[in-house]
Amino acid sequence: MIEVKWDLLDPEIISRQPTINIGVIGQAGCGKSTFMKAICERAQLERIVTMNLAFANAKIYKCENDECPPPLCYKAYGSGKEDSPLCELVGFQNCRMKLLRHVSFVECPDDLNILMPMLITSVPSIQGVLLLIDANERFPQKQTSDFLAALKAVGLNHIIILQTKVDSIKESIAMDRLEAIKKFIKRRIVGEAPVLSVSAKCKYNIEDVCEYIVKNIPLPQHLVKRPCVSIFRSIDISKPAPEIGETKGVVFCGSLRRVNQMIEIGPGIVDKDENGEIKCTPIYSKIVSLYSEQNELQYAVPAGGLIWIGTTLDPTLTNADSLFGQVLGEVQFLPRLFCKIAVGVQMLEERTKLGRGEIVKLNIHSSSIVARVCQASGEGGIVRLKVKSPVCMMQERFAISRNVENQWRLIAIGYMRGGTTVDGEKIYPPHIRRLGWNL
Ligand SMILES: Nc1nc2c(ncn2[C@@H]2O[C@H](COP(=O)(O)OP(=O)(O)OP(=O)(O)O)[C@@H](O)[C@H]2O)c(=O)[nH]1
Ligand SMILES: [Mg+2]
Repeated sequence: MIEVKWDLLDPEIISRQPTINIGVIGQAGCGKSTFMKAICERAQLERIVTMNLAFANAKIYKCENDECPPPLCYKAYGSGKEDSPLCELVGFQNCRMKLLRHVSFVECPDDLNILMPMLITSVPSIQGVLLLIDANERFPQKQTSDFLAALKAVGLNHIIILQTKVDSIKESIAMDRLEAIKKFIKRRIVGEAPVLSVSAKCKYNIEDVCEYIVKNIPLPQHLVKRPCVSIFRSIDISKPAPEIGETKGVVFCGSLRRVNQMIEIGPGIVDKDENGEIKCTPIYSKIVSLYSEQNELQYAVPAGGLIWIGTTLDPTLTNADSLFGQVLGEVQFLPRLFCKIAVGVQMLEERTKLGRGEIVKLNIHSSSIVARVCQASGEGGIVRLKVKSPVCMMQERFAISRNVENQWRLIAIGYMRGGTTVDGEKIYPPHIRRLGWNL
């Protein structure tokens, strides 16, 4: 894959598409959705029910007059806002504002058993996190420690803490709790994480959050030119009786594609041949439209937000979200399809390991796949897994869960080290070949 430098502040790009993803995390009911709706000026969020995620985009501006006082010189609007609106602050209403960021906020699940695997596979594309704490709840809460531990474990360091719903409690109580949160955070986080009070209902302090996002959360680095994208959702938008020549559309979510580009989707149609061997037939199509929320794009950079990709695919292929979890990319540039994988395993609890024959669940990008441990070695925690259905390995790191009392519990982080492709090719580095396994 070729690494290219995109200018993620290029006005032409951020005018239409987010170039940074920020996770919104917090316990159930702490105000995540309401905060996102307030900062993104949305009545509804875009929900990916299968993954328990919700998305919304916001543009963050700063007044171009240096005398306009912070934080009020910052302002967030919805994704459709013009590029240089007038400042709304009294005394500066003749001044233009400059677009500094176009952010995609991602509301994450509050259940750690779902959140952690999601973070493990998504962290390369999430640059920072807003951690919300409900001002109505006594502090400290166990969940806050758990969330902080989870963020540390996955290496998410750019965190902004928000005490939410401060309009609903007495100011003195809100101040005391804010101090308690600040002390607690200082002990738990190496370095400083900003702690702010907000009210989404009253739109209080949203400007402060905007300033901290611009100053504290860096834009993504290391974007690759030919990335593949995970399909989060596939739907049929064709009318019941399309007229001749009308495009039948199927919409996906992902990144970096351009209109008129030919695409390939893998594993595609998975079937068994006459000998009972698994057979994968990739699906080919063409992009006819790209959207980021309501903004139509000619091309999408591999950096932020959900991108809706309209294609010429036969809509029957996408029934019941059936392409969810598959990988979409440029023709002939999809990652290899594996049926067995060799994995470096980092167990999350000491003195535990994976046993031969054990059934585990892997979360790899948007897909979750069941696998069986077919070989395990004491050396460096390498295991070999046979996946139940072929997997298109587009990233190195993924989550491994074990079934405990009928619930999948995250137990390890897996790192792809090699494997056997569906065509029978064995791609293993020397240190795995030396284990003497029957590969
Ligand atoms: N007073 C007040 N209430 C708020 C504020 N933000 C959210 N709420 C209320 O808190 C409740 C939960 O808000 P949500 O935004 O749905 O919280 P959530 O974290 O998205 O909830 P889940 O997605 O179910 O985990 C709702 O009844 C909101 O009206 C706020 O700033 N002030
Ligand atoms: Mg919510």
